[in-house]
Amino acid sequence: MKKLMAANWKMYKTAADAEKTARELVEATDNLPEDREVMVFPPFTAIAGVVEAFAGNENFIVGGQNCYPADEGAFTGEISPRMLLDLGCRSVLTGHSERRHILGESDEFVGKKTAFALRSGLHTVLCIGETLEEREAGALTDVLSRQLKAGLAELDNGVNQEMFSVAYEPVWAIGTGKTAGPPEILEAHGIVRNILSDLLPKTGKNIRILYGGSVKPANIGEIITLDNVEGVLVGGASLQADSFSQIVLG
Ligand code: G2H
Repeated sequence: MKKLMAANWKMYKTAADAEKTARELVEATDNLPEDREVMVFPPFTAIAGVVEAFAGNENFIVGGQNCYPADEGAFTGEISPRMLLDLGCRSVLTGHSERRHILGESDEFVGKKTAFALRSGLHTVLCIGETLEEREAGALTDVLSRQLKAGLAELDNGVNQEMFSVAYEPVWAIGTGKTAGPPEILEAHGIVRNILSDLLPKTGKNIRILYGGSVKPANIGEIITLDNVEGVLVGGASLQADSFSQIVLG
């Protein structure tokens, strides 16, 4: 399975700037190794240009940062998986910690989105992770288990391992400059792998687990080679093609 090198551009970049960065990224990763796949999650307003910039490159995938669990309806400000597919997206993020903590999304709602997105045909990256308080209270396993169970609750028939990934992002390491060190990543990814294998006996062993939280060119080398790390989800350091291309190739 290819390593999934994903960029979350959050609420940054105009459409023109996003397309420019995407074109620079394709150029800078001209010699993309066989075992790497690139995924970029731009803001909705910038998706079309990034799709255009990646046209013809099978290994460059565009995704939405969020979706609503319905095809259409009176849901002001929301976007559906069908609309993302229509724009050329092949993937979507669900449960990013900023949506859980700033927008108040519950585990159950994240589960509904995850199931709906998968059923709609989008590769879905379910994001999970503990806060500092939860970690210090010794609740790491409980939190990851609760979020994964709820995230997968509506999927009666399991998931296609090619179409589903999990991003482990400790909340205390997001955008703070603090990175979980290799021992913490190994421990958490091992826990996620065990829970996935229990919940999904057929595919759990092969589902890609991404690490996210202050990944940068300087630490990609020690992270990407760890057991049970099959990719990364990068925020700040993915905004410039120069920096993200070093991560993609790192
Ligand atoms: C975590 C990550 C990308 P950053 O949110 O999802 O952001 O790399 O800036 O910590």
